[in-house]
Amino acid sequence: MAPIAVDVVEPTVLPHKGGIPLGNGKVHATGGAQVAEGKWKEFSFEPIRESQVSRAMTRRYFEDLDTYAESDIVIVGAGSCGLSTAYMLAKARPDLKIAIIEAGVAPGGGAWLGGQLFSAMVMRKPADKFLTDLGMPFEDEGAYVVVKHAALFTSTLLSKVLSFPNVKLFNATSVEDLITRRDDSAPGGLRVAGVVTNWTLVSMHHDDQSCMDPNTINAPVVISTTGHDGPFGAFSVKRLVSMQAIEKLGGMRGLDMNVAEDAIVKGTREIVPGLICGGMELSEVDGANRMGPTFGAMALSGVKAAEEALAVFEERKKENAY
Ligand code: 48N
Repeated sequence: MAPIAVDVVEPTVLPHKGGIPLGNGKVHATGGAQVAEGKWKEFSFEPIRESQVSRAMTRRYFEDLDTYAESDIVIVGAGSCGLSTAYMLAKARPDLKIAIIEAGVAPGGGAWLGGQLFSAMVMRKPADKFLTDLGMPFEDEGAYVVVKHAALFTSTLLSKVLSFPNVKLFNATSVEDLITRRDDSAPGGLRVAGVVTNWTLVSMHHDDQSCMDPNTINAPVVISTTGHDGPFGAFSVKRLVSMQAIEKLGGMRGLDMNVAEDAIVKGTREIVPGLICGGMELSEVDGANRMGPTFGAMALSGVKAAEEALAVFEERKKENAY
């Protein structure tokens, strides 16, 4: 099936004043190409003092830490499910403060490649509707669609999420515990009321460096999408077991695409009061099958997680108990 065409923006062309030769006797001399107008010898950046760079970064980062110390929703893990959740939430509720905590320097989790390091990303319908919402070109193969490179999906989704003014991504930052409140009405006797964070490099060295206490973010709703079990995976559900808020993990089962994807999307839910679990982390709770190299369930689990989160958020805000 032919790929859906996307608009190619023709570069504007100005009379020759330097610029990028277009190969037809004309030059592309707007925007970046206009920088030197061919006179690279005279080119120079505006002057700066190093402290200006330092202050520009630190002032903004610490303002963000202050702003998001009280967040409305925290998403743990910026993989395909966490980013899809953030996209749906930020679009629906520009009034909410949404913090995304991502352990890696590079967000995106396992969605930079398809299966076995191949490039193409497969999504089964109806996940194509999410891609269309995102403005993502794909090849339509009938029951499924193919994005030509997984990195195109993830970078597009990431750029849209980061463009929302009510979203802040704290990457290279790990959630290393959960903030909880006693709640005798809850099955495990507790409710989640935020997250405990630290620089990931610090979290990795608690065994060989003492007294590196964490930071915190309060929030009535936490959405955990930390992926299936692995060095960093399934963090929140493993922590809920260790604090006896849930009895045990079901453990991810073998690969079965048709069973796995429906189970993950349908199972995305609040697993203890205040904590919603989605994406492959959920397979560890429910003992769901894995689906392997098809990503529609990650996107649509994000859609469902967003819906669940907004329902829980309204309830929590009413109780003001977090
Ligand atoms: O991509 P992942 O691992 O997780 P999901 O659920 O968004 O997407 C899963 C998907 O990539 C698959 O596994 C595919 C469909 N394959 C399935 C199969 O059968 O093999 O993203 C999780 C993110 C990562 O970026 C981690 O770095 C991050 O969560 N993370 C954390 N971030 C902050 N604090 C933590 N404690 C933490 N743990 C993990």
